[in-house]
Amino acid sequence: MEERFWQCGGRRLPLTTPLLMGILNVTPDSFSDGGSHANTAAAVAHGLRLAEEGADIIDVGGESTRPGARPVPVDEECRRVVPVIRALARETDRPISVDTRKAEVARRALAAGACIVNDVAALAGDAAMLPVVRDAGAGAVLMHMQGTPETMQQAPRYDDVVAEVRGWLERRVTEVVAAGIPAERLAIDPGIGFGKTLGHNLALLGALESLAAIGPPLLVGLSRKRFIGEITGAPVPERLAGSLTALVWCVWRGAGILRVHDVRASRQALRVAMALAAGARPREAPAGLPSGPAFV
Ligand code: HH2
Repeated sequence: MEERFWQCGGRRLPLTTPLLMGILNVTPDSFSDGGSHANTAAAVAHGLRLAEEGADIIDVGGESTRPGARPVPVDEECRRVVPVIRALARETDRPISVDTRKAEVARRALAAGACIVNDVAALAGDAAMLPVVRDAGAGAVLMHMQGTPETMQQAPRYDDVVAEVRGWLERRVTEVVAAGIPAERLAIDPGIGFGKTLGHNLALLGALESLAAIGPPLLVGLSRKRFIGEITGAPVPERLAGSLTALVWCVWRGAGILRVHDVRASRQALRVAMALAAGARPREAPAGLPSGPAFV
């Protein structure tokens, strides 16, 4: 099988096995780890821990996008993330992404050593974002969201959530490529929980192969999210088992990048999932993982 890469700045991230993107929220109010790494030293220490536990990418965010979250001013978001990115870029070789919707935050984060912009607004929320990413040669995550974090969970509506999200991601990739960012720099993401009910999330997770078939690596972020609580009744700190179960499902269905809080446990789940896939392949799975069709 031909080896695939995600091109991010000067780095080529191999997509031979799924990548783990470790979450580092430098915020007081993120839904699961808000306040835990709110100062620079604590955040850097946690980022280094994520690297040591096996994160392939460290995703640094300074603004919560949980439902109902209030926007954070540019300077405050930069104050949170830029020193952390600068220190991590010095102290680890792991690629760093910045989770932001703001061009100025992205620009300063890329200058500080990030090589990926993870934008829940798919480079469309801020008119200056696309040129910043293009001119830096950075990688980018294009995520689907219905509405904005302030309002998205009030009444999400779709006629056919899978067809609409798939069509939207396809169009967005085409637009971004036409605007000068090569496809090999892009990853796509259905945006689990971003303007979606439990039913919408489950329909999208059930149709990951059709999203993976769009082309760019498919990123899924579901770690500790509300839909796991809706299924199980578990509060946020007790959603690890549900998160790992869903992670295994996603890698078997073609996800190439998993955004997770619990890196050590996710690494173990991923190793076992891949070993099981390799064992089953001769009998049941003619296609390769992670980009091929599913076998479960
Ligand atoms: N989810 C969150 C934030 N950023 N980025 C991508 N690409 N995909 C996601 O699913 C995604 C994301 C929300 O999770 P978290 O960062 O843990 O919480 P908060 O937004 O409250 O900081």
